[in-house]
Amino acid sequence: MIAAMMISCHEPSHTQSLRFAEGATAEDKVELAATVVPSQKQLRWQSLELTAFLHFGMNTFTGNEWGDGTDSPELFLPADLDCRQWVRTLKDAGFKMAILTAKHHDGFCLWQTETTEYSVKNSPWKEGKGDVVKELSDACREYGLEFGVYLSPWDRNAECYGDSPAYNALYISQLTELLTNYGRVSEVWFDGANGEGPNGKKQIYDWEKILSTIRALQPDAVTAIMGEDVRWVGNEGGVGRETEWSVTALTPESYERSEKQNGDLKIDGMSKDLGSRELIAGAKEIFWYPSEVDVSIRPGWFYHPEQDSQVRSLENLVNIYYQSVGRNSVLLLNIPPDRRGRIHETDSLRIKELKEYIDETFKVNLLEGPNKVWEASPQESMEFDVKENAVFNTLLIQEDISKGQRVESFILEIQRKGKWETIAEGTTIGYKRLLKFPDTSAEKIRISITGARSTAIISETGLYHAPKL
Ligand code: FUL
Repeated sequence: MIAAMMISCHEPSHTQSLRFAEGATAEDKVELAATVVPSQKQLRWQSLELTAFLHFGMNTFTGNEWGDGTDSPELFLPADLDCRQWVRTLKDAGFKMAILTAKHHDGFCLWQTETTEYSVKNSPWKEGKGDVVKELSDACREYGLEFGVYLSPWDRNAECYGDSPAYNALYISQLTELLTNYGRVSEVWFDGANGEGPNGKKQIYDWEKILSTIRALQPDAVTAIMGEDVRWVGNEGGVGRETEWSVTALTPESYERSEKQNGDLKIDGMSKDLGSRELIAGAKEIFWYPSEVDVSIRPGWFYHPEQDSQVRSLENLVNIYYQSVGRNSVLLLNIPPDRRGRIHETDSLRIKELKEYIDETFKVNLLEGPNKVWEASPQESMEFDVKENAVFNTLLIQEDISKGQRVESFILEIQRKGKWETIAEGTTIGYKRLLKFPDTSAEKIRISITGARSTAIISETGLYHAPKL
């Protein structure tokens, strides 16, 4: 008999998190971990795979990365802002969502807000009548991209920052404007930075109220970094973990109990292990809490002309793709619009090349026959015939995560002249796992599930050839 209790479950059929009953054994806990599944909105978000960050604002014009909130609104003057160009560029490159820094740490608001004077309203751009949030959300709707907002909790301009109730009220008003006046919003992004208020006091955020405002106004939006939907991968270098569990023992930071529970387990969002059997054995609670990899195409998050020659190479971006989408994460790639208010030619060319490379790689599945769903218990395997004369170097494998994340380890073997040999191995699979190895040919391949929590359900298996870079 497994001892468990379900909590924070938004739909009756989903077990997005579990609190273990007192006395649950390590075996009970692992078995239960296999039953934790994403909410509908987490599932949808995960399938987007490639999303874009747009850091744009006062810093674009001052050259800062973190403005201090004192720069004059007069400085905000894009010469030729065109959000349709941003969205077209992103769409052509295969991105499924765009998230705009509606407000960064400097507090400057890119929309017509009633909450502060520090906004586009007091800039010379469009004589104070412009609204970047409106232009971008309209363009996203026109081209069929999802739209998300970054609203920095830290605000270096707001006088009331640090006066917790007053600033919480201001912040919730800003969220309310953004989530009410611009149509559908699919992701709300909070960064982790939390500075000191002007009077030296630390702002205590009312996360419960902030998150319930989002749930009330945009129930389908996921929240990232804070909230229970999407977890920061733990670095800004574009690297997901080799072993990336979406079922974690990490308690989301917005829950008051997180400090105690994560402290007891000695983990935080940057820990290497967030979901192993050993960790879960000591946990009180587990969550479906998948990882998002945020990284910039340039050294800075904002556009700086002197970094025009430092846009990441195609090879670098392909590595990031393999280490994020290919490691059970969503990639959130930052492509910062320039001072004209355009995506720079170099960046736009590079993301187009990335799309062409990904398309070329995954054009033809070199396995014979139709793709089929298969199930395997630990130590069971599945064989596939390889197309004649095929040369391959990439394995794509996916679990049906709507049923949970279960695979702990697997190996890939090839058969040549009747003899089997192992050529690659992996740990977690989750939504998607890509394994890269040297160019190979074979008559057959065999995938063996060497470790799993309950039966593994594999929804996609593919063998591909990634062109040389
Ligand atoms: C961080 C911020 O401090 C950076 O400026 C950037 O916005 C990054 C995505 O999040 O917390």
